[in-house]
Amino acid sequence: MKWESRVRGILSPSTADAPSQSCVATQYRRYLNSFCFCKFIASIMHDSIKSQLITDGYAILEDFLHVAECDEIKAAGLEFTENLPDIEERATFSTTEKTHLKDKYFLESNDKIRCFFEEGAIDADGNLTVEPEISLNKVGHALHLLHPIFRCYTYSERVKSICKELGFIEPAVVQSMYIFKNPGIGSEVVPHQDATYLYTEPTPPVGFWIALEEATVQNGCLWLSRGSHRSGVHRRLIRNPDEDSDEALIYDKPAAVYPQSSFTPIPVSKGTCILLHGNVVHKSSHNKSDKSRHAYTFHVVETYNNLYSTENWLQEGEDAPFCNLYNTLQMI
Ligand SMILES: O=C(O)CCC(=O)C(=O)O
Repeated sequence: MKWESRVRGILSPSTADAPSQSCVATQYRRYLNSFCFCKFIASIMHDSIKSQLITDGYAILEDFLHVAECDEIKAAGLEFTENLPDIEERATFSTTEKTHLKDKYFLESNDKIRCFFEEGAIDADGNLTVEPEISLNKVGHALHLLHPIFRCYTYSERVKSICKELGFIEPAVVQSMYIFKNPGIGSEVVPHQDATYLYTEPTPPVGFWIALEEATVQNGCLWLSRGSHRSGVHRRLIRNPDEDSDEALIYDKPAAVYPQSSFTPIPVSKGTCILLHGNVVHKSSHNKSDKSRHAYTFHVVETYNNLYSTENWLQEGEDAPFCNLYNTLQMI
């Protein structure tokens, strides 16, 4: 096993001798756990990941996952498209009059695995208007707790060691999403900061965004505004204090306008992980290509001496505890 610092990667396992059989996660985990040298490399690389995140607002870890591992996660993602919610549940998404149902479906997804469709993928009655395999925008938000494959990768030694590198004392994964960005239909993600949705103080969250397929400018890779994390949190999405309102969630300010020239596309190879500072402004474009761009992402927050806003849409619950990542087992 070789560990190497790639041009853009910091803590990257060489893929040369990684296993390629099924149940890759478990085998690879044992493999990595037995490899003490990584601790030494981790210590000398410590400043690099952290300082990149502090300087640029992101860090790129090439070869974070082996190709076979990406394929294992992608197979789990595709299974969701074979078991879509039934027609009544799908109808929830279809019209603007059902905003409160849509909000409820979203708000209650903190401790569930729920499917969110692409705009236009279902008609007013909940019938699919496209093939099921390209109908989903994302699945979330408790994959890390409830799904054996996602749990295994989220609570891996690699993730734990990155969190240690970043100086987290009691990190907790609070949400996870499988993002499809399917060919032709995969919609744009408008410029935003993750801290708009997951506000913590004083330490912002960190996102792990893992490309399960090559992400290019054509199929909708991430675009980042380097250094933008230094300008604070520009607006927040909060639970609406007005309980009589139809809107369960509201923004506290209008959307900021970010010039296109402030963004740099970050095309990455399959298996690359992009670490995102919670305040860095990022976006992705509509996938107009004929290739999908699947990704797995989850967000880590510091729970030690750090306030998690009670106004955030996502709250800790009995079935969605903010458990200390360092002590959480990969197996359910
Ligand atoms: O995967 C994407 O296209 C965007 C994801 C993103 O911006 C996010 O999860 O915050």
